[in-house]
Amino acid sequence: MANTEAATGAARQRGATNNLEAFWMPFTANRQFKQAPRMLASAAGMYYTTADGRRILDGTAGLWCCNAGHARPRIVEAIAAQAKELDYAPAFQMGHPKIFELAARLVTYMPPGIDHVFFTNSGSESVETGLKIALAYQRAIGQGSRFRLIGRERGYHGVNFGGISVGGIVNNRKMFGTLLTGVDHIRHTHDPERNAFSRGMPRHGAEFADDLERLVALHDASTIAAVVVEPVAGSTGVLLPPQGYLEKLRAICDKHDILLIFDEVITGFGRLGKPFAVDYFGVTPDIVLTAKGVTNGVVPMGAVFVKKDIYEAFMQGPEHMIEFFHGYTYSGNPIATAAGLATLDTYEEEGLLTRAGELAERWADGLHAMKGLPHVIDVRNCGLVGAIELEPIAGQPTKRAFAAFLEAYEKGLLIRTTGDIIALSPPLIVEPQEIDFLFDTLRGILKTLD
Ligand code: PXG
Ligand code: PLP
Repeated sequence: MANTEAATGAARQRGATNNLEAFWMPFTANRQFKQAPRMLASAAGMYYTTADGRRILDGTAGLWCCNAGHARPRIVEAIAAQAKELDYAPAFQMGHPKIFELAARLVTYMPPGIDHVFFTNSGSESVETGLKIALAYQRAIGQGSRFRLIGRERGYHGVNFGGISVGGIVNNRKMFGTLLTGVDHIRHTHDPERNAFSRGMPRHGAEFADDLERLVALHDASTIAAVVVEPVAGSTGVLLPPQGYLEKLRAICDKHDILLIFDEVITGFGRLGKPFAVDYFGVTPDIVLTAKGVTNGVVPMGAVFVKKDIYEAFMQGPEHMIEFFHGYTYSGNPIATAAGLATLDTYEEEGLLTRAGELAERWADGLHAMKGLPHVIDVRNCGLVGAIELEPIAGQPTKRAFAAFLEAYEKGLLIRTTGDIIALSPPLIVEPQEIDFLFDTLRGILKTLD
């Protein structure tokens, strides 16, 4: 018996380390990875530890989600306690007290008027939920002819069908057929000729918002339900809104009674130096999509915020009837809820939702000092977000930035690359000397990059 157990244990160990084949990894070059795996074994605070025992500074907050850093005690304890107390509660026609508490707390972060929240389990699900709310709302108020959804070129809105339809990243769309019908896109705002190396928001390009008027002229406003944009486009490589652009988009939506949806999956929960991009830019959309930082990335959860009149438009008809035929098995999952409450406690106690603002100058200094290094063609910054765009190797796009990523990992730093853009987004607990380490390391790498 003991022998069998030992043998099983040994097999498990071997399996854990040797059999990499079964797992089809997401958004990863599987064959390349499995030849030279990069395994993370543990994490605490600002650092990962690799399976071979090296300490890696987390320059990306996981995937833009661990805003309070790793293994934060309050969150860890809350999850453990919740698992013992109430592990799961049916999400439909039943409730549990903490999810109501989390909703009530979350809406206090939103501008006045945005006061209801629908729970999902990821950014992708938040996107689907927000788009469905927009369409159903238009029907509910007698505007059923408004069936069109407008996204933006280079937008990332997750990977489900609605999200890739309004999204604008070609590799995420081209393999998947016709997608949603009735979708169109406004142009992206990237304009390196006029705006390269801007510190903060670029000066030129508010007029790109007028592209929405072009689509109104083409389709007529009476067919358009909603426009969805990321206030700061993250996944495509950090594209910042030109000064005045979001205000203009809001004004055009108002003029034509089109709903404006902000996808704050990355910008939410302190990334820009204010709790949300709605605060940072002072522009209030009708629907705000979030995920990631709501639970510090520790347990999957997303949250879709809506204006009061949107919620109220659904609360019609007989009271025994379900008002919105939508929801997930894990909407408001108790363990995610406990993680969410403890995450908000941590953010509040440590002032993390505004800390990026305090560090933003030093961050921008470090980033913009990369100008002039070989192959660097643009640098962009906002809050604790940064991008360094490299000139691609002729005929081999993505290779140069990926080489920097591999080199950084060897030197104890985790960065993200998308195309030939290096994207940086450390946990909001980052210390100034860690910012210095990050940029010193990167400078060393960029100096010697082929
Ligand atoms: N909307 C936006 C704006 C996002 O950034 C999603 C939706 C989808 O969220 P989920 O939880 O379904 O992944 C995202 C996610 C990167 C990177 O490195 C960005 C995301 C995810 C993974 C990597 O840029 N954004
Ligand atoms: N597929 C089947 C067969 C299901 O029964 C369900 C949920 O009950 C789903 C998909 C959706 O799963 P989820 O609610 O976790 O998104």
